[in-house]
Amino acid sequence: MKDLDLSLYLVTDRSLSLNRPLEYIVEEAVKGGVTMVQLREKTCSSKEFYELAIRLKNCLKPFNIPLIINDRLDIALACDAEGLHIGQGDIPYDIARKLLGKDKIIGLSVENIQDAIDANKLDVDYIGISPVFSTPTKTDTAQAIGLEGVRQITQISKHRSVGIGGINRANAHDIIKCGADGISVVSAIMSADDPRSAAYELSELIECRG
Ligand code: TZP
Ligand code: MG
Repeated sequence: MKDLDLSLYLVTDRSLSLNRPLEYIVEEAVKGGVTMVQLREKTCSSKEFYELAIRLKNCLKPFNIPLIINDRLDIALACDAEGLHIGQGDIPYDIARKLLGKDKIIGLSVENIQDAIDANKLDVDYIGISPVFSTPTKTDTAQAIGLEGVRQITQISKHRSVGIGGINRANAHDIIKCGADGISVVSAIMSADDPRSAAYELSELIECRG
């Protein structure tokens, strides 16, 4: 098992960054306690995606925080990212693993119990339980699974997990109480006036595991 700290996983979306540079938000978020970062940008060209990935990789290197690329196996390979996150409709896990090798991190979104059962047959490094709550950040999602869904999935899954979708200060602790190893957020940090404090507050809530 890889030595991953999934506790506070930031997923990027520049459209929510209030015109601030992505590196600024990511660096502040990491200083506040973010433990993993996923580059997820749906509206840029491959060239721009690649350049962003390289910039983020350089920015995260001094902090020893892994950069995970959403969807794009080619970009993950090209920038030698620490990992790739795939959804149910993305490139199959086996192909991604074959091309990335055993040392890279591969995360998989699961949207229901059956996905989680199927994921137990794969050597993914973590699952993202998605979406926990419905969210304006991503509207083309499966039906929200709710806290009870998170509880059921963490019970049957052999993998470590993060919840994603509509997670904020008010519900972060609930996700951990349902057995997840961490939370994954977009707007709670990307759109925060002070991304460092937002990350710090979330990380405090996650640490209170009782
Ligand atoms: N996958 C499932 S929900 C979601 C993604 C990328 C967006 C989560 O955004 P937010 O702002 O944390 O609710
Ligand atoms: Mg995807």
